[in-house]
Amino acid sequence: MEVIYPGSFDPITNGHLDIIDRCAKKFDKVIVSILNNTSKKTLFTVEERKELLEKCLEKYDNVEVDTFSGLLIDYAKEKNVTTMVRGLRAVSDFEYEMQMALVNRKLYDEIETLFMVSSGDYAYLSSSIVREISLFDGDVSCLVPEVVEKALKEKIKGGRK
Ligand code: COD
Repeated sequence: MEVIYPGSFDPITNGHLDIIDRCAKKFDKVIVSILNNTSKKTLFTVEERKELLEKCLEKYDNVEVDTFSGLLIDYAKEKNVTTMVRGLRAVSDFEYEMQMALVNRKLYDEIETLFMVSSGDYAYLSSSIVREISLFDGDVSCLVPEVVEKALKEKIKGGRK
């Protein structure tokens, strides 16, 4: 079975990687799809996010990194994939995720959303927390891969020039 794991990945964290690793073991192919939303301000450009994801995921033969814009269901149709995976960290994720899954299925009744529960170690982790810690020069080495930590330092140093 082929699945799409969609997200903003701004930037990818160890929490995302844990979900991808578990998906790669369960499914034949995982397409990690980065939303390219030009109206939403992101720390990393879509090209930078894609490059970081590719570096972090190069060891997997069955994981592909891609970008999409517009509606997720239109992208899923284009890819001919009818299953999405989303991560659930806490009850607070549930309402938004449930709404998204229901709307997506209303718009395209073949779409199924599978939820994967976060590993306990990463249940508190989000890209926004990582961005915030980095902005205040905090240590994110246990939250993101090394390549992302370096990219965050460069980006934040660059922004302060
Ligand atoms: N542990 C487990 N899971 C995690 C963790 C963690 N520590 N951190 C994040 N995750 C999960 C999230 O719950 C999510 O499932 C996934 O990883 C990606 O997370 P983010 O934060 O990078 O991405 P989101 O949630 O901002 O992505 C939202 C989309 C881009 C998928 C969504 O906005 C979208 O589909 N937009 C396109 C327009 C559309 O079709 N909208 C739907 C109509 S309602």
